[in-house]
Amino acid sequence: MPASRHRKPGQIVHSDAPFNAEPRLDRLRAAYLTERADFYVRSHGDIPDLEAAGYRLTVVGAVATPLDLSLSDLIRRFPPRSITATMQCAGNRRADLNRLRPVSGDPWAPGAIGNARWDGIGLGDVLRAAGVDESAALHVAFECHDEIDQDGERFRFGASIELKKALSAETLLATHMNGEPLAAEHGKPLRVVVPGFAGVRSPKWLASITVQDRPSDNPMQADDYKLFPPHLDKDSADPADGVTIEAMPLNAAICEPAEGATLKAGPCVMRGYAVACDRAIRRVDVSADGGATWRQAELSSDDASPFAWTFWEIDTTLSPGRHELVVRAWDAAGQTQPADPEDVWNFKGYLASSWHRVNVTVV
Ligand SMILES: Nc1nc2c(c(=O)[nH]1)N[C@H]1C(S)=C(S)[C@@H](COP(=O)(O)O)O[C@H]1N2
Ligand SMILES: [Mo]
Repeated sequence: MPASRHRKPGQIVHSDAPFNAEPRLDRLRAAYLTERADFYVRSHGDIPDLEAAGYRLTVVGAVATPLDLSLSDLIRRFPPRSITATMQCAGNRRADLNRLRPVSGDPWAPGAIGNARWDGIGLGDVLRAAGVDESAALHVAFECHDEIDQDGERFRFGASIELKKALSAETLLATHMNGEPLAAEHGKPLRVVVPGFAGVRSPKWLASITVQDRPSDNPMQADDYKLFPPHLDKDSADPADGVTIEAMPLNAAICEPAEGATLKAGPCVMRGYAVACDRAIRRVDVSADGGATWRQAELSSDDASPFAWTFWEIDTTLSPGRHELVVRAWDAAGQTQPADPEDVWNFKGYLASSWHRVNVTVV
């Protein structure tokens, strides 16, 4: 399918093949549940167009009863489950690290994130039906239908999570996003949704599940999406020594006004999002003077879902001149974000979570 078919008006497209795009931040902040047209797409290979009819999922490996089920078998056999959860790429806000020193990967602004209500069935229900040993230190590996070309290799996308997270009530095999069947670019007809974890652990176009005694050996799991200290680079870093990125750190961004905007002097509403895996956002500080002085924003969130983002908003008054607007959030553990991107720089550009800064000119 031509990638251009997935382009939507107003999107910032980082690449067509593979298709990678994020929304403008004012569009992202326009709805608590992100509309399909404004939901970022991160793909590593092609975007398969699979029909629900004919789709099958297999569950094999360290299970007592291997399964081979159609989509309607899955829906008939397991109780419906749903959750409102934020999906976020580990590379969200990478542009802020790239500005310091070049990093690899697409230079995502703060739009590689979206929030949705996901409906489907529980991954744990399926694994229990397959007779998995719930107390064992096992890993749940996923294989997908899309094919990736990377470093001269061609392989299907795969990743894994620990059995404990796979059995958690929040982890779903989703068929629907915001009440609509999954769109092709988001994993039609079935994807994994692992709330709170980096997007890479939520495989789209799921083909098979293997329960095994070690993490997936797919390059996505074994080599990519690992965090390294700042002195290492592509040639010196050993993937086996990197930290596997799973739970996402506390982060926040200013969505309005936009970077580089020219504004009229006087009242200005600042808006954005904050998120911290499964921890509540307790406070959002906003500065209009580069972090010298701070005020607290109003928060709004879905209290029923700890995995959903919090929206924040504050009325401020800006005088003529140049202003550096800054946001930092605080979570239920009393943690906040590092001030300086230098503190979190890594050559892959993951987990850019320092204070978000937006420069505006007021006339
Ligand atoms: N099969 C498959 N699943 C995948 C990917 C992929 O390329 N192929 N990308 C992952 C990454 S890195 C992210 S951030 C999320 C993005 O989900 P979205 O495109 O629905 O926003 O999907 C994840 N699941
Ligand atoms: Mo990602």
